[in-house]
Amino acid sequence: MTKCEGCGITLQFTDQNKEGYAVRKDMVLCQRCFRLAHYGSPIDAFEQQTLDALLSAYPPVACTLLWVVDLVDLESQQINQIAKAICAYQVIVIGNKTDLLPVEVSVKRLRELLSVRLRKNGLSPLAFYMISAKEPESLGELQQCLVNLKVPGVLLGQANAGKSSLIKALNLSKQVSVSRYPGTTAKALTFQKEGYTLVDLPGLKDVQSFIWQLDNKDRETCSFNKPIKARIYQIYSPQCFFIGGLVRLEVAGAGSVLFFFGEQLKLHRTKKSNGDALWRRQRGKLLLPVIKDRDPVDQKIPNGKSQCVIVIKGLGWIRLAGKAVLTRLALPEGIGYTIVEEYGKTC
Ligand SMILES: Nc1nc2c(ncn2[C@@H]2O[C@H](COP(=O)(O)OP(=O)(O)OP(=O)(O)O)[C@@H](O)[C@H]2O)c(=O)[nH]1
Ligand SMILES: [Mg+2]
Repeated sequence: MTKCEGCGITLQFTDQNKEGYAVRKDMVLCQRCFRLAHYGSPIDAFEQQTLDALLSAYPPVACTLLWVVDLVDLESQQINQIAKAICAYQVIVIGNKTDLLPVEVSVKRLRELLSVRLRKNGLSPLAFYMISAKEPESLGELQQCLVNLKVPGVLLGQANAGKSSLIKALNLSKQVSVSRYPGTTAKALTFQKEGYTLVDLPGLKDVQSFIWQLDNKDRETCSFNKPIKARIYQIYSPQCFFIGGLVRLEVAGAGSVLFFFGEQLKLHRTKKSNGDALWRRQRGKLLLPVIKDRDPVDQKIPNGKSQCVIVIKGLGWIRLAGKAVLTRLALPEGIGYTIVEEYGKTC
């Protein structure tokens, strides 16, 4: 049975409504991957597998796990759970998407914070690389390490972390499918080059992340396509902020509020006293996108939180500086958030 070289699904040539359909027997891509590659057509996610199911194919000694971590969506990466689950393996951690990090975030510091968090969860990686799959010049050291691997390297991580992009960036395959839609890779795909072997796995799913809750069009609006630039607001009186129609945030005190979100996602600011009226009148009109039938609900937030970072899974983060204090946070039910001291470090 032949596998699609884009996503790993077994190809079939009989039923175009079923997974793995390819028009002709000489095709190397299923129709889904073909359309994605040639027309950029949006795709639906394959059903996600659990970490246990993925790992059961790889005994701890037979491979090195290459854990790809999306540095701009750290809180969706299930760092603690995955670190605990894979600590019996040989692990190399690859922080990806450094090209997108805003100037305010130091790559070196982020790596230190991540290392501490991994150690706390019992994981001491063999090595740690900070790379961008979009910048070939950042891959030199990692490539050197891969060439020296004695066993296959297995790419593991959340959907959209950039595992397949790394396969492409390392010139292991031209056909492998990459997309902004999560759940692109369906089954394990094996690639070989210069004496080393890499296996690209389907991504893991954090259901609390916005990327799994938005439709394809809104995902595009919310995604990071360029290096992230902070949008900075000075505040002197209680203010209400709307992040599209997805998140409502209220802040009091005097200081600044820095928003780190996709450049297409619109922010709106108003006086706290005008917040309710604007929300009622404009949610779904001016305040877009929204998740249909899921109004944001108030979260129980710690009292008087200032000088902190509020990370919203799959969307971005907000930093409060000076004496700005968080007074209200509303998110659609089921979306996760964390309040941290600095980006990458849980309070
Ligand atoms: N700017 C930037 N974008 C990246 C980088 N790596 C991956 N991407 C983008 O992230 C998105 C997801 O990339 P994929 O390689 O498909 O992610 P994946 O981990 O294979 O995802 P699944 O197959 O769903 O598990 C795509 O839009 C990529 O273009 C990077 O280093 N920098
Ligand atoms: Mg993939």
